[in-house]
Amino acid sequence: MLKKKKKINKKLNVKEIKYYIKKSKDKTINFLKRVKKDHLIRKYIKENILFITFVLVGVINSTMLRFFTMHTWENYLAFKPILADISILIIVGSFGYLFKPKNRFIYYVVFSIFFTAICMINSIYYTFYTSFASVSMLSLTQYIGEVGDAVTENVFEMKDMLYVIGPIIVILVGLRLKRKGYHKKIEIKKERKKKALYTLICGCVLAVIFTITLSSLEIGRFAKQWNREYIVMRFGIYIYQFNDVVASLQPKINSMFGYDNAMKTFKEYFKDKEPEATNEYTNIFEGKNVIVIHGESIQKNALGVKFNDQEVTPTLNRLSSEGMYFSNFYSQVSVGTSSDTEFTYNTSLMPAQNGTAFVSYFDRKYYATPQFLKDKGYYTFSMHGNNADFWNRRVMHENLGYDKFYSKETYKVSKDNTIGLGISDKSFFEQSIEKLKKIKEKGKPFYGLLITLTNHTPFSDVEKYGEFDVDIKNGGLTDEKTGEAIPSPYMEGTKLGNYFKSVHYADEALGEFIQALQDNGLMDNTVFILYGDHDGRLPKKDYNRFYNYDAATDTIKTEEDEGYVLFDEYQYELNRKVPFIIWTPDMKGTKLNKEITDVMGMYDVMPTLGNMLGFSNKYALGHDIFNIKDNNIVVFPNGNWVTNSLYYNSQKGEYFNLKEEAVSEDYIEKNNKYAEKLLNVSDDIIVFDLLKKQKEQDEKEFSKEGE
Ligand code: GP9
Ligand code: MN
Repeated sequence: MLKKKKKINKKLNVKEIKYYIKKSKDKTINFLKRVKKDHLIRKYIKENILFITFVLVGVINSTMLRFFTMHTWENYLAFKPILADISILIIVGSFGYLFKPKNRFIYYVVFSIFFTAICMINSIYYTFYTSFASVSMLSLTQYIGEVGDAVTENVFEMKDMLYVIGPIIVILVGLRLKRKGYHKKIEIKKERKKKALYTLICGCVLAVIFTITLSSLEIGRFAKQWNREYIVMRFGIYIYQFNDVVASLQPKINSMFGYDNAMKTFKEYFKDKEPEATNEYTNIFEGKNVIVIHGESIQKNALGVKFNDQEVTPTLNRLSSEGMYFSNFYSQVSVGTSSDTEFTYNTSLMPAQNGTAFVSYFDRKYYATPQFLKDKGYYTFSMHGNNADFWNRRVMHENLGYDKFYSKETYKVSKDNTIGLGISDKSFFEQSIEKLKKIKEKGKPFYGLLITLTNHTPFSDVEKYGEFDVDIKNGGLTDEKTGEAIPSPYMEGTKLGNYFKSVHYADEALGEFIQALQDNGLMDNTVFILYGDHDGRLPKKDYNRFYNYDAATDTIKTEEDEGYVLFDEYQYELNRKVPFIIWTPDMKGTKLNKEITDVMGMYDVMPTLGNMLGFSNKYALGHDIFNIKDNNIVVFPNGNWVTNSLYYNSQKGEYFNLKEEAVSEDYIEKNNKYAEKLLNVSDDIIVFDLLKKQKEQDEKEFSKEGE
């Protein structure tokens, strides 16, 4: 009986369904006929012109942003971000209908300005960091403020103003409507609600269509958020920014909830990690004093460059040829630039994925080089002629194990000894020598970090750098009137040209400092180390000029010309190398006087130096370069990585082959997984304070064993 009943029901259902399909088909056809007959589209546009303008302006601005930032066909032809932007704008715009016509105008103007601000900020930010902005940077605005000149001079471009046109159009449309009496129009609440609901449904349908088109890879990367270009290219800038807000709150939420998982992965990661083997460099510098120079924006490519037979960096050239020179070395900075390098150099961890380790995670436990040496009886210190709170160094240097931070308060800084951001390198070094003499008198081995400042973007205090021409004196140009030879301008007046002048100054200051160290006996039993903290963030077009300048005609060669040097995005990335040098006055000609060409990252410094100075950090993410050699991989915070064989761009899923050999898919897959795991473990260590938790667990176990 029951069975029969079911059957009847089923029959009825099919009939019903057929009926409804037919009914809705007829309805749609009738609706479309009506649309055509009554000019409904035209009518809709007319009645909703303000809303439509709001949506269009938002889409045009976001598309413009993508076009100005990511120059790939994949991006130019991308449809998904447009769909995502439209759905977001329609959803946000739908709520405008809840307001009475006279207030609706204000709603759309406010949100139009809001969305435009997102585009503008990201446009400016991208020029500076080649990445998209994060609200986690808000806590760092005080530092951006201080390098404000650098940002405006170096970064602000005319195109960033184009976005403003959008809200102006929304305002103009609104004012026109006002003149036509639109704001006086009476719309009852019910009608307004209906309009808002229909529009909202429309936006949601588009959002669902967009979601259906997403692949699992896209969803995975969206959840992780660090591959910013990739996300903007697929999800559009608005969803990216919304996700960023959520992701920025995540450290706090995560540290409350995801701990167990993070701890488990952390333990697994380090369980199988072999301790670094000893090698011919083990303990070679044990007990020696160490002076480390943090060379602001010193890029490797400046070494060896000459203008009119004058070397840009005679000091660095000498140090690199007499000492141990790591010539394939990269910094691994994220938004925390200088501070990220200090963090990675000292801890062998990667920069934080949200915010910066120095500012957002200063209270976590880290195993750091100064602390290891302090434990070995060293006096450890850092010196920097800038404000101690910049990058939160005052707090973080103490955490890393520096006994003392000699900051701006301990230096004499006046107008006369200021260049660019602050105290000139020459004055900084001169005053540091006096401090170093006193430190030596303490009779303890010492380890000190000196952070330079002059060679900081925008490199515009040119007249203070001293004479150094970056033109070509006898390039073949002649004065049209007199026929006399005149210099070809070459890099004069360009940012890169000014950079070379600035580096030349920094190099000269360094030369004087080394001389003073030697004159004062401070290089006795001392190892001198120098790293460039990150590249100078110089324009690609200047490099194109640098490599392709034709002095005889004062023109730039193009692809068709003989001797043209291609300088594309990959060359740019590879060119961001910085120098890393270990030097002592007596190294020349010994087995330590060599160039290491294997690829190496800032996170490899701690294991490499630690081996030489007699300590090791079990939780280092990098490797002793003399153990890993040709097998090394340098992972960047955005997921890109480089090996001796290739540079991989994880945002685009493309690579640049550095060797003639073919590269297998497996190789890329394996390294991608490695990079992803490393980035996650590093961030978990920082966010969940795992080194502290692990130490507590170890101590507990140890005391139990003792019972
Ligand atoms: C500021 C200096 C510069 O004290 O270290 O920092 P940066 O702007 O390069 O991160
Ligand atoms: Mn820096």
